[in-house]
Amino acid sequence: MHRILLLLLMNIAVFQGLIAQTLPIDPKATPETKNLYLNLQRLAKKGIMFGHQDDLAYGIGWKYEPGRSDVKEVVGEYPAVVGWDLGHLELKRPVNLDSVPFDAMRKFAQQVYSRGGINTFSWHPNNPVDPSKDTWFQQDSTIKRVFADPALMARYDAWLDEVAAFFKSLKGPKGEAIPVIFRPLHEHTGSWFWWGRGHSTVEEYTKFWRYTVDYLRNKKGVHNVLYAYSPDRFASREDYLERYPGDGYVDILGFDIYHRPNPNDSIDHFVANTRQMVQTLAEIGKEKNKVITLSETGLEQLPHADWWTNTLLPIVEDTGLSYVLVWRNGRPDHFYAPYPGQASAEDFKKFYQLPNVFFQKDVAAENLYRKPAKSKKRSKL
Ligand code: BMA
Repeated sequence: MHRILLLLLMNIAVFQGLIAQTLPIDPKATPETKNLYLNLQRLAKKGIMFGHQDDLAYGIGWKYEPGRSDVKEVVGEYPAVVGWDLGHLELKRPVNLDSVPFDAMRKFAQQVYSRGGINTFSWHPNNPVDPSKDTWFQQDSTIKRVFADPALMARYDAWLDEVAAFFKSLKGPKGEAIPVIFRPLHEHTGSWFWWGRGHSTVEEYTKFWRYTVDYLRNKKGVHNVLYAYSPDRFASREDYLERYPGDGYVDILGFDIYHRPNPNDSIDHFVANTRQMVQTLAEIGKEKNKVITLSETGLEQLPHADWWTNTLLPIVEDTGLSYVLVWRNGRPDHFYAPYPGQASAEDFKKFYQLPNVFFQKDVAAENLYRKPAKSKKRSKL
């Protein structure tokens, strides 16, 4: 009798675990997008995926050479997640703010998808009040002005039209829309972008976020997007959620944080402090049943030879994070992933070999765009 009761309880627990899985906020999300979201939840229980911005486009000492990737040249494999940025798409420019041609970006994104990996997109748009000013132009009240002036709103709508068209143009081999993670209006707990905390009220920011999602999802019928919310550094749960636009507007909870060593911040302190933020994020993610990520991080130029296993790993290990993405290998003085011979390359290989750290082949084996198989235990119910 006891055994039967125990089995029943165990099965209920498993069943609850399964129904705790949530679907994307877009009820019309494509089947592949829904599958990706379910698989992100499933895979996060097993380990963390590694991601790198602009990985296939350029690296240290090379640009646009087919098949190349600094990450691959160090560990023999592409990252599981590749980040791209849509900045200047809104201006109808052929290349983004970091000189990546949008046509090449589309092809790279298709390659990532075909290999079973994930594409995530950030967006550093220019200032909609004065498009000649870049994303860092810190004009107070940009969002307020956009809402107050129909001509400015029409401009922002036209910018979103470009974003929508780009996402819709991402097609897989069978013509299916490629699911992507979109991370707009990021790092808003800082004030270096026009949508930052210092330039908008809570109401303005959250309304602007919801406007953006509703426009893409409802007005433009974009259904291959998961939306990621990612402030920069935050002090507490309340701080993290201060500008949260609502559970119906966010699929993935993330945050961005860079390691910028300085005499007042020891490595141990950076690790402990960031781990604390990850734990707060994990609690919020659990409550809200949302995927969590360390959406941007890195140590510029990687001067610490053991950064991967002694700084990053203790921050992300066993936390339920879905992925961690390091920033771009832009220049010899501005890179975040190692290249062959770089000081941290050997340590990166150790990080790569960890069984709970996933690169491209691991995620390809997980079939992230296919419906997750039903648990055997569930069928016993
Ligand atoms: C920053 C730097 C810049 C770049 C921007 C947007 O962190 O890498 O050089 O233009 O991101 O990608």
